[in-house]
Formats: sequence, structure tokens, C-alpha cells
Amino acid sequence: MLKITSAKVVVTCPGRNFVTLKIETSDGVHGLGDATLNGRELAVASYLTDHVIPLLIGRDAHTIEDIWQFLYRGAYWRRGPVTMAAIAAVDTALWDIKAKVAGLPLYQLLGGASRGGCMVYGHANGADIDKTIEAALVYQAEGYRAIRLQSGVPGLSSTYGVSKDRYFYEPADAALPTENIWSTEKYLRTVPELFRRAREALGWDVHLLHDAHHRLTPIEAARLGKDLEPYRPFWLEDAVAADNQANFRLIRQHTTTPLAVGEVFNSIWDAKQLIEEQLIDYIRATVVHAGGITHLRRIASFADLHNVRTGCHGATDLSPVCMAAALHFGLSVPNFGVQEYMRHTEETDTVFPHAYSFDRGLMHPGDAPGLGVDLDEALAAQYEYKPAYLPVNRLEDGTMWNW
Ligand code: KDG
Ligand code: MG
Repeated sequence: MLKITSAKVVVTCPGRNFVTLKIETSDGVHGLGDATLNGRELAVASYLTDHVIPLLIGRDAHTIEDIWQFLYRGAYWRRGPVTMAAIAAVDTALWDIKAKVAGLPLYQLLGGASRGGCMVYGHANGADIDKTIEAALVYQAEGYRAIRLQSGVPGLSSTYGVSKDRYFYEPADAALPTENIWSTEKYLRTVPELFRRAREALGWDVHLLHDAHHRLTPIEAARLGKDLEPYRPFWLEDAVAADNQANFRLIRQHTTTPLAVGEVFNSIWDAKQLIEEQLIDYIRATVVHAGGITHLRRIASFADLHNVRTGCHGATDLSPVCMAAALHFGLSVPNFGVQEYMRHTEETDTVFPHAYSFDRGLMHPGDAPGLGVDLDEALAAQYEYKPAYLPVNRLEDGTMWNW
């Protein structure tokens, strides 16, 4: 038996907030799990410290599935982002430990590599279409095979996905939520033109993606999907909020533009109808917010039965621990689609030294035993937690809207 002897939560802010669980065992092997929930970080830290860690001490670190079931079924209160991020952190840390004990990179325990690397997409954005295309050309020159395009919208002072910096879009930007103004009409006039111009400038050998960030109604999403068809987007993401999964039926009836959704999903139940009815093409659930590697593999297996591929969320609020886990998962899973890669800042990368790397549009988790990522605790302690919230959205008449 490999006893769990201690566990602790590390909250650090090297440029942005991260919550990391570290589990230690009787053999001296430790494992890490990401538990970051953007804008609600301390809720997960407390859930882990107050309600999970006391239950872990003395258990066998090798019994990953049993511990998962114990934390999921045993809480009585199932699902939800806080619970599932906490379970994910435990699960990820235990997989890290198991792989380190085996002396193998985690992907070997998940069935081995199914491909040479994971195709990733980068974030090209700009205040207007010209600037977005300029940024996309830089990504193309760096070898990216897939690029997400987000452009400012004339008449709106700020738009989701558009940063002041080319690589880092950091939406959790204020101690209290920033209020943005949104107009679907203005947005829908801009995006097809962005894609038309992008195909002209970038050609057809690169995948182009777009995130509508939950802002449309199903019929508006259907129209956008149709308008984008001539430019063959790789996907249209989060066209509508998926609280009501049946919403996607309407979109599906009208467009062949591939659909992606699920970065806010916590469990297989959030995606059941979407997958079963083949209403989507890519599932965006990821390690930290969907119950860890154990549960994400279950979602991917179910998705595989219905020709749905993976497209894990990988924004900067998912820590390098999650990124490493996503790459081991992505390298091994049969129905991998694409992995989002929004680069972390240098500060973040220094606090979390890691073995994963980027080469000509593909990423590889590296061959270090375990996840191949560590936490420099002394350095982490120098970056104190800073309250930071995601913005909120209002329509032009003041009505609250989805951000
Ligand atoms: O925490 C929220 C961000 O990760 C999210 O807004 C980014 O939509 C996003 C994406 O696709 O990366
Ligand atoms: Mg998104």
C-alpha cells in the first residue's frame, strides 16, 4: 500500500491566480493536481482543505478509481464546478503519483501514444480585422496548424477574446467584475468578414476557429454557422450556452459548420444529450473542471461512440499542471481533435517548471515520469493571491447578458 501521508493546497498568483493540490505519500513520491476555478479560486481551496484532505490521509494512493467514487458518491452533493474541480485535483495528483512510481510518463499508463503530438490552436486577436489577421500571420509563421480568430467589433468598446497583447488574453482583469456592453447585431456583421479576409490572407492549409462565448440565441448561431460555411471553419465554439442541451438541435438543423462546446461542463451528464444526439463535433470539457483524468476519459470514450472528438479548454486560467495532464490525455485518447494552447506568462512557467513542449504546431507532454510538471513552492509563496473576476456583459439597453 502506498499511503497518502499528507496533502496541502498552494494558492499562488504568478501573473494570475492558481490553486494547486500537492499530495505526498509514504514512499516520498508526491503528485500535483490543478484546482483552479477562475474567479472562485478560494471556494475550491476551502473545499479541498476543509472537506477533502482530511478524508485522504491514510488511503492507498494507488486506488484512484475508488477514491474518485468515494469523493463523488460519498459527498452526497454531486457535481458542480467547485466539487468537480476539487475531485479533479485529487485525481490528477494520484495519476501523477502512479506514473512516477511506475517510472513512466503518464500517457504510457493511459494506453500509450496514439499520435506523434497533439495539434494545438493559438489565439490570434486584434482590435480590428486587420490587426487580427496580422496576429494570425505571426502564428502561421510560428508553425501553428490551427488558429483561433477573435476581432474587435466596430461600435463595441471591448469584445471577448481581444487582448492588448498578442499572446495573452487575460479576461479576469479586475478586483470587481468589469461591465462590458454587447450587441449581437454588430458582432454578427463582423465575424463573416473576418473569416473571408482570413482565408484570403492565410490560405486554406490552416484550421481557423472562433469562439462566440455563449452570446447567441440558437437561431442567431444557426445564421452565423451558415455565414461561415464558405470559409470552412474548424469549429464554432460556445455558440449558445448549453444549459439546455436541446438548443443545439436548432443550430444543427441549419448549418454544417462544426460545433464545439463544454469548457464549463463538470461531468458527462452536462454533455449526454449533445453527444448522444450528435449535436456537436467537439467536446471542450477538460481535466480540471470535469473531474480529472478519470472522468474526462469516460467522457471521451462516450464521445468516441458518437463521432465526437476532444478539444480541451486550455486558456491561461488552466494551470501548467492541467496543461500537462491534458497533453498526456490528448496524446493517448483515440478521438483526439485539438487542444487549446493559450501560452502562460514567463512568471507562471517559472513557478511550474514543465516537460511539455511545442514544435511546429504540435505539443508533446515529454517523457519525464508522471505528469512532467512541478511546483516551485518557495517561488509560489512570493506571489500572493489577488482577487480577480471575469467581466460581465450587458446589452446596449442595460439588460444582463452572458459574458
Ligand atoms: O475562465 C474563463 C476563460 O478560460 C474563458 O473565457 C476562455 O472561452 C475561453 C476559451 O475558449 O479559452
Ligand atoms: Mg471558450
